[in-house]
Amino acid sequence: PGSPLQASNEDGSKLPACPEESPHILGPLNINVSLVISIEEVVFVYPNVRPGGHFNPADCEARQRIAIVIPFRRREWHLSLWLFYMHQFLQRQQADYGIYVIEQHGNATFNRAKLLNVGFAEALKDYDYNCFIFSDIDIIPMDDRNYYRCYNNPRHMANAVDKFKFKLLYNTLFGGVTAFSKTQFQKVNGFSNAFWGWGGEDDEMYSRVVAAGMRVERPNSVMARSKMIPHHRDPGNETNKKNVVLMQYARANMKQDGLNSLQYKVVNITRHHLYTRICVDIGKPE
Ligand code: UD2
Ligand code: MN
Repeated sequence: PGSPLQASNEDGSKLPACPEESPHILGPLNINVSLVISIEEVVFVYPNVRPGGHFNPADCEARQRIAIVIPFRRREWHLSLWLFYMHQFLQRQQADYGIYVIEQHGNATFNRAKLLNVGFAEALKDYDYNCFIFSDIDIIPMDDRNYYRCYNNPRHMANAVDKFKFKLLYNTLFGGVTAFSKTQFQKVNGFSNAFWGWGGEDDEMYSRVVAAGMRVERPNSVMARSKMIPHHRDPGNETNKKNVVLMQYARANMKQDGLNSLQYKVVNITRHHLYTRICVDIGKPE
């Protein structure tokens, strides 16, 4: 039967390909971001997920192998809620997926983009993923016609967030949730590793995409409706003025700042029932 993550019948024979559109889609969803649910309760809801947060449809072979990568530090209450809503969402979309929570070790300034690069590198050690969804822990999509998968161009998935009255704040907004095929992400050399603190890393990535000759696509604004779990700015993730300057040099920096210059130390990897948690030392700003 091959790798345990591969879709196949018990006798090892191949399953038919999943249809382009899943028969399990519901459309608009009711998402309650004030729901209080413990991680133990969420585990109980999903006996069908394999250790480390892997799942693939039982009756068909998915077209893509998707790693969901989440930047993380001290947002445990968001994580339970996100897992509760997202496993059902991804399963209804008949996704073959694994969930990677990349936790920054220590108290140094947060670096969202570098954590996402680590997630890309580490997930590929597990399985032959060909699609990467980079998602904040606090964004929950409100419509499952918004397929979390990869497209012809890098895709901005969360372009209609309730916090911003479901409007795209500006045209080059590229934060929250984005989808890159493995090739697309390699083409831009991943994210910059140099954005410490809040802001700018998403805009810099937008420029990388354009500089690499691709464009950013988006689902329509009805299907892209998403909720952000309300929160304050976290300590250790203050706005960094340096990022505003750095943002302008995407084209020049992308060759030498990104996946090819990524350095980190894995502190530990925990295969939780609902996700894989990779705690990582990514250093601190110079
Ligand atoms: C916006 C963007 C976000 C990012 C950020 C600037 C949207 C919807 N979101 O979000 O993608 O570009 O601006 O950096 O456009 N996190 C932790 N622990 C921390 C700090 C951050 O887990 O201590 C993670 C968590 O996954 C969080 C994400 O980093 O969702 C982004 O941080 P944020 O939610 O504070 O930023 P926000 O909402 O302003
Ligand atoms: Mn947020």
